[in-house]
Amino acid sequence: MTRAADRLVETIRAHGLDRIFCVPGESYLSLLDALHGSEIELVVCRHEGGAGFMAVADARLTGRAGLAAVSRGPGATNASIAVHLANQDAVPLVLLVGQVARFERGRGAFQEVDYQQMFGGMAKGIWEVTEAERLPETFARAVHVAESGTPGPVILAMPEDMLGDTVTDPAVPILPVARASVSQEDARKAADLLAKAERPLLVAGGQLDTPHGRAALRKAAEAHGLPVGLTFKYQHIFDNSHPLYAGHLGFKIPPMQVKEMQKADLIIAVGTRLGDTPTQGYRLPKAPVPEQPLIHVYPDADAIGRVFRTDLGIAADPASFLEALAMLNSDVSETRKDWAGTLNTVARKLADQAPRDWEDGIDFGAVVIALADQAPKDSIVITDSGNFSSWVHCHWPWDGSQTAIGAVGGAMGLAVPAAVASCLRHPDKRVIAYVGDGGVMMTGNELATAVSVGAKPVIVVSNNATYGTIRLHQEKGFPGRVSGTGLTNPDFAAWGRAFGALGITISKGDDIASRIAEALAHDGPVVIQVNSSTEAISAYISISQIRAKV
Ligand SMILES: Cc1ncc(C[n+]2csc(CCOP(=O)(O)OP(=O)(O)O)c2C)c(N)n1
Repeated sequence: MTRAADRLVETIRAHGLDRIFCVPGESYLSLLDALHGSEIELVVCRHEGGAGFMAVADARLTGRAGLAAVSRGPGATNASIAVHLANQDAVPLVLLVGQVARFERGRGAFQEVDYQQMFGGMAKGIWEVTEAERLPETFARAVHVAESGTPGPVILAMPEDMLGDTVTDPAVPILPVARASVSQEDARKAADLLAKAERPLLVAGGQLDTPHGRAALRKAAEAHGLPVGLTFKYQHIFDNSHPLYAGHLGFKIPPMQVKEMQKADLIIAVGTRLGDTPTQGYRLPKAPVPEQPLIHVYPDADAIGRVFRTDLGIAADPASFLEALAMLNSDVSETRKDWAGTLNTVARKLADQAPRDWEDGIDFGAVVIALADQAPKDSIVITDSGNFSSWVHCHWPWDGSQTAIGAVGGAMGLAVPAAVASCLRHPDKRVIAYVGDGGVMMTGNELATAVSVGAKPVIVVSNNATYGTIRLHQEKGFPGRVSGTGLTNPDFAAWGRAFGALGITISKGDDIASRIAEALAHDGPVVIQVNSSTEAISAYISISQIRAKV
């Protein structure tokens, strides 16, 4: 006798997917049973937000749909942060949700939720499977939809009684994703626009975060002397020491850099949806009518021309477009060379923020520099959301080869779960997660998961006793009126030890290099508590400087 749940497990395997992150629930016991002894690894987490974040990070690492399984109502609501993140970050995610039994549906049963309503507007597809024979087919569609076009989240709700029904139909194989290739005509049109431009800017986004994408990016940039701006959290896809590096289009980058980039006379946006952050609040390019011609290349036609009037929209694989563009000849004028040089000088100057001596704690940059000096060059780098990440953007030696994960959608709490998922996917690599004292308390409990699965991340906590990012905004808008942004923290080193990690504290006056050496020598998970300066509120500006300006 084969249950729908057994067939689902076979179908998951047939899709080449091998790992599910979960918090168990009584609403999907048959699936848990079907996974017993199966080839699929079940990673048991401590919060559905953590499980969802791990699935998102896993998808970022594999390029395939991440899988998370959660219980109905409370489990699904906890997991919703990952659904939102997968939507904002264009990451394929399939959330398997247990649902109340079919005879209970619509009666307001225990923990019942209508997922169509709950996730409407966030997920690409939301399906509740009421016929057991349709479960494999619907799962295959869920993976297909999650991975195609603009990747994103899909919800598969499974009534608990349906999972136990007997089925006879076979497992469903993978439904391959169609990739639109670029036509010679479109590549030629792009090259023609480029030939007329003296100050072109190539804005490269997350869809190029593959070996092929990175190689094509470099090839096209070099072939045409194109300065490359990298979208938020994708600073790692192009060598930052390359003369064509034009900067990272992240949050709160100094106005000087944006002003320079706005002088572009052509923007070629490739592999990005041109959202709020990389466009610096819809100013680069300007919405709805850009101040310069715009070429926009993205796999999903629906993402092109929605917000910006686009001179040449190309719905195609971004890496193939850059490959095709690189093949077409271009004369790189002296003006273009000078333009690229100017952008490069500005970007380098801004990244050159030497650590300073602060009275109230460590400059977080000094710790990032010490880790960059000592950690293997191919370490996987995770950044949570918060101002501490500004020092990672400035000081990590991004050479275009490393793997990095951060939340484009700005969700705090990604770091520790993403670090666990990265250790599992790449047990041979060092995984370093940077996180604030705010973010680490949101999902840091997944350190328990790390220990249970033998993951050995290095978690670096910037302990500045404040929700620093918000404090920065507050100081700009309401100087000196600190409200709702202070934090009273535990001893994070002791907290790490309680999970079985090595706990290390670095305070002002300590020998940072030797503490980092101690951390990296440890064969197990590590929590480094950095007692950071609050005054140094970001790599670019201090609280006193903000107050002096206002
Ligand atoms: C889940 C979530 N809640 C709230 C926010 C709003 N937010 C953005 S950054 C931030 C503060 C981050 O503080 P911390 O982790 O301590 O890092 P810091 O900025 O101090 O370096 C907050 C509350 C968010 N982005 N995500």
